[in-house]
Amino acid sequence: GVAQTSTTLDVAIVGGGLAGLYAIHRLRGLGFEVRAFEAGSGIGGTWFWNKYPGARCDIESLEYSYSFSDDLQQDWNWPERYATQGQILDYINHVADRFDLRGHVQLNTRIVAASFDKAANQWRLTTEAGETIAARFCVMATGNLSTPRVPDFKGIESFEGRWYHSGMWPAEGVDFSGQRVGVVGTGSSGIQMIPLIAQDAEHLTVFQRTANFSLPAQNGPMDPERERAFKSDYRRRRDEARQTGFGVSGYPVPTQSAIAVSDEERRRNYERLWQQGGSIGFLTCYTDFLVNEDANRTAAEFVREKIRTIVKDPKIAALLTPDDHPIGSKRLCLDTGYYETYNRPNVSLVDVRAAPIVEITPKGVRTTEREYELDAIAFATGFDAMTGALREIDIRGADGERLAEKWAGGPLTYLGIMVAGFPNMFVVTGPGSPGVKSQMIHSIEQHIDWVADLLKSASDRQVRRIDADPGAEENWVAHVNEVADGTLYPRANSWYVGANIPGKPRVFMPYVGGVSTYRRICDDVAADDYRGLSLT
Ligand code: NA7
Repeated sequence: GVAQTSTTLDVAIVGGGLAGLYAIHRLRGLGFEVRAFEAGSGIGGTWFWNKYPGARCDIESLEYSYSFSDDLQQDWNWPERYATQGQILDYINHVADRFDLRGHVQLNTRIVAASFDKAANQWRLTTEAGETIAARFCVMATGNLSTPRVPDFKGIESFEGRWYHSGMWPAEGVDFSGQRVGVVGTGSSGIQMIPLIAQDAEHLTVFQRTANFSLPAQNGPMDPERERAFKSDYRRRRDEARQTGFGVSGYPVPTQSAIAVSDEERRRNYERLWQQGGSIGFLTCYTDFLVNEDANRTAAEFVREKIRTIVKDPKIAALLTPDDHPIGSKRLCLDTGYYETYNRPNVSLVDVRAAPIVEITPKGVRTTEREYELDAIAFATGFDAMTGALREIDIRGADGERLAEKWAGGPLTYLGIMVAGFPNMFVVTGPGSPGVKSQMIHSIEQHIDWVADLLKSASDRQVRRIDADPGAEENWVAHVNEVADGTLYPRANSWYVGANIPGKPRVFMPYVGGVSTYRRICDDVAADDYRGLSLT
């Protein structure tokens, strides 16, 4: 068997992605003894696992990067407007070396259990190999889209070809040339991989359940002029990002209703945003874009017309045209040549809403209508988002309560960071935080800075135990719901509500009040001697 080793830390960090690495950096800077535990054989989290063709960030890289070091952001050169998975992974590895973080990450180590020992005021973590770690505090930097989900299709084990999932793609890549490939799923991951697989495969069959809105990324090599302008103004741009809803600079907070302007002006604006590329421009173009159905419909109709213009076969165009949810209420996808791909002779689209997949056969995929013979299947079917990674760990609080049970009806948190009954544990960009509705690294830095200040203050005051008050948690969850209910977000069957996981309680999980409001609330809580927390 495995030798039982035991380690005692100030802070155990679960996860070695962008959040875990920044937590190491900040907490070490305060003198804490820390270690991060990473299941993968390399650092990088999301950007380590999602190696599928076309994987790239949908936020511009000058924004989607750490802001904590001006030298870093000045030195680093992003080769494209939107970085690829590989470019982001290079950046993460550079950061790990530059700030001496790598030695504090234990790779190939999956944490399977964590329980709070209230007599010792310590977390006890257990790895899959049976190692135990004791730590005063625990930071769950486990990611939001880190538990891949392949639907439990009957017969999948009988498939004679190879199958893959976007979130656990083989490190060496996959050569689809000459193959008949099926892609299941048309969320962000499917929409990114479909154009590239179509170029390689002999034939690509896309199995679509729900059509999605996608906007052109208008990606390209980094414009040197833009990079120069950005870098000469980086600090101000980061400050500006803090004053916005999504944590991205360059998009002023809207002041005008979409309904208040003429059709012509609105169309001109949408056309400009389409040409400019990216999703944030659309999401922030009018005050009521995500609040008022009539306002939202103007943009949805604009994109639907674009789809009908790009896709030559009107039947295919109709299938690709979303009509079940307000635009932006699901994660708005960005693409490079997605709709155009359906004009290729080697690509076909199958509507699996009309005729659902019933099973995987040895030869391919069978729907209620017919069998499709395939050599390979790529599942872009998403993740057990936001709560999956934490539910997979057997987390037990001060009184032995299981987190999975506490969250059976939906996640409960205070500020998205702490959970009542689970002292000294901090979640990064979890449910109830604006994380997934923001430039993620922005929120990671904000959360970890806030937690670092709290731990510093607690240590200075000899505090051994930090608890979230149940009442504060209840109020926060009510606030998160109230804000969401004032928007169109809950109207979509998205991973924001857990809709892609059968049986998952339908609860809108992210905080959509915007990062500036959220930051103000967190700062007020801290200034008010950590209102809602008990420090003992
Ligand atoms: P998503 O956005 O959850 O998309 C998953 C897709 O897979 C979506 O089109 C689903 O259709 C489809 N799906 C899921 N299960 C099935 C079954 N059983 N049959 C057919 N189709 C299915 O995941 P992504 O990986 O694309 O993106 C996740 C996030 O990563 C993204 O938002 C970015 O923030 C980065 P549905 O819509 O449920 O009908």
